[in-house]
Amino acid sequence: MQSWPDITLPTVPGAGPPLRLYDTADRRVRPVSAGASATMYVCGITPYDATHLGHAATYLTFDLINRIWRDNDHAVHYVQNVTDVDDPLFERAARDGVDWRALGAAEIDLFRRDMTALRVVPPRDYVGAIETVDEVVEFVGKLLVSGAAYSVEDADFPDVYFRTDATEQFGYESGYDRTTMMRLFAERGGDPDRSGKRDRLDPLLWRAARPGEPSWPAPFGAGRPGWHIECSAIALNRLGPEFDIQGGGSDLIYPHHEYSAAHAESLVAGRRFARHYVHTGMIGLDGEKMSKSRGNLVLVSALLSDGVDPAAIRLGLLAGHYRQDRMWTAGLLDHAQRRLQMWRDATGAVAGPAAADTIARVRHHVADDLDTPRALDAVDNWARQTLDYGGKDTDATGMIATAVDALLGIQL
Ligand code: 5CA
Ligand code: ZN
Repeated sequence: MQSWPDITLPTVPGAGPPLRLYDTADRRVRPVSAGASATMYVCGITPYDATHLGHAATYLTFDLINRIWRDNDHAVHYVQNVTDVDDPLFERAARDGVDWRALGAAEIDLFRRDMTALRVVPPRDYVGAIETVDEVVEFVGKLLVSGAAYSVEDADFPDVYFRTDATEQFGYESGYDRTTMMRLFAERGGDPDRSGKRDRLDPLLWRAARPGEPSWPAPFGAGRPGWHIECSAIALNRLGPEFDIQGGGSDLIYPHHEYSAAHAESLVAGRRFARHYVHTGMIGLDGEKMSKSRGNLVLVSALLSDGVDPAAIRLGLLAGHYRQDRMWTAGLLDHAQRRLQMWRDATGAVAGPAAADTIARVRHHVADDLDTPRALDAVDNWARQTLDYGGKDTDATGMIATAVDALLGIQL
């Protein structure tokens, strides 16, 4: 489907160190081993409600990776999905008396507008589940042939499931024990009590058609895709096995990313689905995780229509470290707005101290597992010095503005 408009990133003189990131599977920070073409898959929205600051924080994190890669001269192949056929869409559409496809299309449009305002570099492939059902059908067919999948014995609804024991390395991505998996599986869309499964943790690959639900034909019975196979198929078919980064919020570590990996790895044995699994912390409000079900959302679109500068939203979210669960507060936005003003005042000044050292610091901190709090401090220091500066005219102010735009996505 259509992505949002591309952004031309200005070139910043010099180069930064190679990117190092925390890998959830290895539980440590290590270099990202991207080649000339760097590849990334990030789990996209389920479009039944508007983009909130939690989503924004997650996509801004992967946008930084994209920007650092480009600054280091990698060609980036970035893929993002849209879960445009799933239960939450049907439930919300029924509640509001609208068509679920129209609801999805409207929310995807709003998401594109929010991402454009936040200056997020768009994915090269922005892919909906609906437009890739044939890829899922082919994938599930292969898993059935290999024995990694089975249909439950149910004449009415022969749903297809994946065998959790299909790969030897299952569980390496989250590292969770079975008790934790059981709890999270039930909490995050799994169906441990479905009769006919071999293992309570086996995840759904293909949901046989139910009355009133959309369905597509398949050799193993009409139905619709399960959730994890959607991302597995979209990523594998566009990036191949062992792409560089699989990303999303920490709520996707298990079951979603564990099974997306296992589905693909059962087809291409001996190769990891992704080289790095990168997860962002959860953004909350008033002490609670921000989520649609809790109803404590701060919407990007609402802030924008209140006249909040999108660059301030970006600065507010980047002020914390991406792996940290953190709260959005009025104070955080206020601080970001003051910081933005200080940066604008400084780059608007006629002269400032040389920029190269500050740019090197920003590059160094961002490449170090996206240490944005330190990167923003480095710009603060430069801005304070500039505002007190009595030296001769330099081109520093323009260079800082360019670097802050290219590397951090902040337009001054
Ligand atoms: N469509 C699936 C992924 S395939 C999905 O999780 N959709 S979502 O709309 O619920 O979330 C979209 C992205 O935002 C996911 O990467 C999710 O991990 C992330 N996310 C959701 N809530 C938060 C939050 N409160 N803080 C940070 N990231 C969040
Ligand atoms: Zn996903």
